[in-house]
Amino acid sequence: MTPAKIAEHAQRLESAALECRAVPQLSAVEPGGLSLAEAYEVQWALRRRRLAAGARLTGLKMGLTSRAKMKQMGVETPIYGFLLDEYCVPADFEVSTSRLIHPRIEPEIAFVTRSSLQGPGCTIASALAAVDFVVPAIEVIDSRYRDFKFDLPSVVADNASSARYIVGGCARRVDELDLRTLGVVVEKNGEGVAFGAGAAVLGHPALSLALLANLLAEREQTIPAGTYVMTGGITEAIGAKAGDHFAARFQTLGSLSVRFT
Ligand code: OOG
Ligand code: MG
Repeated sequence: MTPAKIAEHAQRLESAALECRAVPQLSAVEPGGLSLAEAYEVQWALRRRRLAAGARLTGLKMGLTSRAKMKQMGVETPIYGFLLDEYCVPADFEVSTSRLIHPRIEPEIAFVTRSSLQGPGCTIASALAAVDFVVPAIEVIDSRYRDFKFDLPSVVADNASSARYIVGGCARRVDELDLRTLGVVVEKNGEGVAFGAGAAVLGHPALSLALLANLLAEREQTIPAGTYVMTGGITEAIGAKAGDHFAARFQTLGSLSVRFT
């Protein structure tokens, strides 16, 4: 795919997000489809566009790292994306559905790194050694594609459906926790709707961090010290409408809540 084509796709996805407009998935508008490598080229071009427009990079994310998410989306390969300051919402604040297309929420475990992490060959152990602390998160995803339907290259190009993320709760040292058995309950309008534990994420959320480092190594990129990394939805994502209130209650890490207006 030519650099001009990559730029054109990045611009199309950026406009779809800014104008809250669903578009056909990328593989449907690109004759012959596109490879995973080309899809990441589009994502990186999208990142450069947002940064050039004044947005700040605030972290990285992994997606499609749990069975529940893979099954829900019909895509079985973990992917990464980037996070911007314009996505970040403090806990107990509101998210306006008028700026989104068809939002869904998912509970996630996030890390902040203390040292840089470089693949290939990162493992759970090397990832854990690079972690400073663990925090809970709610991610609000919002595919720019019609009906929230996509294949692997299309969702990669669309920055893994990133839209908002809610920060808050308690920060804990990683050696104080067993991340595999760390439980979470998601409540929608006061009723429990999804339940899970850290092991849902690739058997251990630190493996998601290791995988991110290994995927970035393919582009000679590292995860710098001090990076916020969301490791992927523990449960399936839950649809959100104006008026909905969500709480994610994490064992040991506290609760986060968000209201959609
Ligand atoms: C892709 C993004 C997945 C996660 O945590 O699994 C993701 C999607 O499901 O739209 O953020
Ligand atoms: Mg997510």
